[in-house]
Amino acid sequence: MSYSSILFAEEAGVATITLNRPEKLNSFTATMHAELKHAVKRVGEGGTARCLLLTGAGRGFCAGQDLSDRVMGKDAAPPDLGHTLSTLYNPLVLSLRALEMPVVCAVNGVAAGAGANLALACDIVLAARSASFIQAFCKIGLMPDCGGTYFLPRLVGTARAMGLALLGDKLPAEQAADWGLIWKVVDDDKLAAESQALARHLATQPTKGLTLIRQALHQSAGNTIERQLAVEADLQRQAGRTADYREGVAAFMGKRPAKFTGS
Ligand code: T3D
Repeated sequence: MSYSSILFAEEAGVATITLNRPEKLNSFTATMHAELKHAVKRVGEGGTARCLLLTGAGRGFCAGQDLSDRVMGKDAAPPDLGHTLSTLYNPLVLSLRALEMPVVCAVNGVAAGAGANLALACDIVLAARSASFIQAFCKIGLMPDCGGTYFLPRLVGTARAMGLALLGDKLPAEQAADWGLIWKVVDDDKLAAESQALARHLATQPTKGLTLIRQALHQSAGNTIERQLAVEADLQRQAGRTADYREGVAAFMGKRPAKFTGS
């Protein structure tokens, strides 16, 4: 499949997907959804990638749904947005979460609506100092989707989640980092290099172990302490059987750097 709305590259163990409709702030169209679906599947199933990096081209990261696809005539029936969530946005979020590798997001500019929540679905979010996050849904009569009502309260607490979702104010990147919504803010001119370096580092690490870490943290939110301890025992059992665990211990005991293969 050739892509028109995204860019795809794979190098040094890192698959990079760049949302690429910069003139419309990389807002989502059906084409972009189809291409993203294809690219994420390709990363998970095929190549040599051990980390996915998601970013945007131009001055925005992603402005959510392309609203020019949602203009309604006066007498037209409303679109079934539940259907677009069920068939497009929800599978996208779940496909990122299901990847067996870490997912880094480099938010290069404004992230609004589903674009903001797409970033929050990733494991480590870096943002350019000039970037911002906007739960823009309330401004057009919608509610946060793309996982927003799941991620926001868990990341920043109910009070801040409510304020962000009900007011739709622009949250500058630095405040997003202060509030724990994202991992880190980086100077604009360093974002691309720093996010690539981080992704390349992750791609050299024990991929199976990292996958088990993200699985455990994903499950944690809905679990009791008893259940989560059981999850840890189960996943640690799997970690203990990996070649990378064997290598990690041998490297530590041998006082040498570990060479992880991701297996
Ligand atoms: O529909 C479903 O399937 C349900 C799912 C919904 C998910 C959603 O994401 S709903 C929320 C949709 N997104 C928004 O409501 C955000 C709309 N955009 C904005 O509020 C602003 O553009 C920003 C705050 C993000 C940035 O503002 P600013 O001033 O920096 O840029 P701008 O001038 O508004 O935008 C630049 C261009 O991008 C402009 O095009 P033009 O006039 O130069 O030809 C603008 O129309 C276009 N653009 C920005 N966002 C969208 C968009 N075009 C279509 N859809 C957009 N979402």
